[in-house]
Amino acid sequence: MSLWFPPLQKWKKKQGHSDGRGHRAFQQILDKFDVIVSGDGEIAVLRAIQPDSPAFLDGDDPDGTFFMSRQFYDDSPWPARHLIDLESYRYRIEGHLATSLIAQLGCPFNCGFCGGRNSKSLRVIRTRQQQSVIDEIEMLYRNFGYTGFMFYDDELNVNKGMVDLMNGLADLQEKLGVEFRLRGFVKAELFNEMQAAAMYGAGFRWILSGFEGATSRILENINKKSTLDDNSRAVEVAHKHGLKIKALMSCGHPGESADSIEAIHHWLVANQVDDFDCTIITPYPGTPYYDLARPHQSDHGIWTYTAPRSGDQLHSYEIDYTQTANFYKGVPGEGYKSFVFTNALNPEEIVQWRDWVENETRTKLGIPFNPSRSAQRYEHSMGQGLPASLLKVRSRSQPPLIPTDSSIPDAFPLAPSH
Ligand code: B12
Ligand code: SF4
Repeated sequence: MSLWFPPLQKWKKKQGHSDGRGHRAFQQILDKFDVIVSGDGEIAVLRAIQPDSPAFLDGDDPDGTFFMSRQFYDDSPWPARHLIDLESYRYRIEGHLATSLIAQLGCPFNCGFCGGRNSKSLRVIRTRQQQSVIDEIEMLYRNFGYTGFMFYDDELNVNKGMVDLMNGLADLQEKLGVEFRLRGFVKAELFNEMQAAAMYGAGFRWILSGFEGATSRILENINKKSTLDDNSRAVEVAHKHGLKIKALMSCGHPGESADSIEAIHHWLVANQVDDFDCTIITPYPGTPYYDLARPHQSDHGIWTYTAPRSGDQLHSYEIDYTQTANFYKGVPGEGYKSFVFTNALNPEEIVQWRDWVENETRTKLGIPFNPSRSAQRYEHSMGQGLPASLLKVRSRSQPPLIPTDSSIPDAFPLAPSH
């Protein structure tokens, strides 16, 4: 079990404040597990499995023994994919059989809804040698036949070496005489023409970007750092270089109003995005919206986060995450639930406005509803919603429970907003 909140130092500080939200969430996990590792698990797991392991191991402290140095990360072997049932992940990128990999860890930004913003293990950028990434991809092609690759780096272009990596991947394809299709996330204000051209050359045809909001005030409340102009320019640059763009939008931010959600629709249409999703924020432990919220002045069980500059507020219900799960749902009218509200919108209104954006924008832009719906019955990427039959242990000699044909259409990963 791993967690990113609160890092040990913060936890210690909170010892005296047992009513603190993070402290209580932490205590809840502590009570349920024998050993908890915060942050990096690669080294800590070896200690955690020893009978005399302390109940808490801090893999989130860069000065501690369990934090992976960049060198350690770089020297680490590739994931032992042969030990997992890779074929049960039926993921395709534009028809290419695909798997996922990570070329770089960490994102130094501080968006209010994003997890692990107080955790070094999720903030410190740790890169791998480009050649290691290229070699890993070559191995995945030669040994497993993959030609599709999903990069789960938080934001590919926070790394200045990204363009070189893309060029190296283009060279690899030339050497192998094969075409790859790649997919990953970019940060809008850092995205430029050189990156776009190199990404196209490496096999990207789609990129995903977490634009999130469509008014300057909401972007500032999120602490997104990109401006509306940056976001529009990123779409333009992508289109200029033949890249389609999936806009990851979200609502339920501090100060959210009917106008700010409506603005999402107008921005998506004005910029002619190729696809989008629009989710409602759930403040998880480890996000600034959660960790920095204070108890509501009058209503028990409600927490309020206040955006530092504008003073706009976001209220959220106290949720027991061991009991309640709020998963990605992109289909209007199918039970989307909001656990947040603002001074202008109650939770139901946020849901209604979100559904409105989804409906109106898809209609206006002619984008069909989420094509990955057929994958929701057996959610192969998240392991959620498994039918009882799948939960039984099956021997390797039994036929696979998942049909191996390619009837499942291309799906975007059900990715959290970035
Ligand atoms: C890929 C990914 C997904 C994929 C997962 C696909 C898959 N088949 O695995 C998808 C898109 C499905 C997904 C969904 C969600 N995700 Co996600 N996801 C990620 C992402 C980008 C990479 C995770 C990863 O694989 N890392 C590589 C592995 C090697 O590292 P790791 O998971 O961090 O594990 C390390 C440690 O945690 C620890 N560790 C992990 N397991 C164990 C076990 C033991 C025994 C030990 C000792 C240690 C240990 O050691 C590992 C190596 O250091 C992270 C962002 C990030 N930068 O990590 C977000 C992230 C984990 N996701 C997040 C969220 C919120 C979600 C969703 C809840 C979104 C939503 N609202 O629906 C869902 C929940 C899904 C679920 N059922 O849990 C948040 C978590 C926030 C938090 N709690 O702090 C993250 C951190 C993104 C963010 N910054 O907000 N996600
Ligand atoms: S949403 Fe993206 S840019 Fe913002 S902190 Fe998270 S990973 Fe970084």
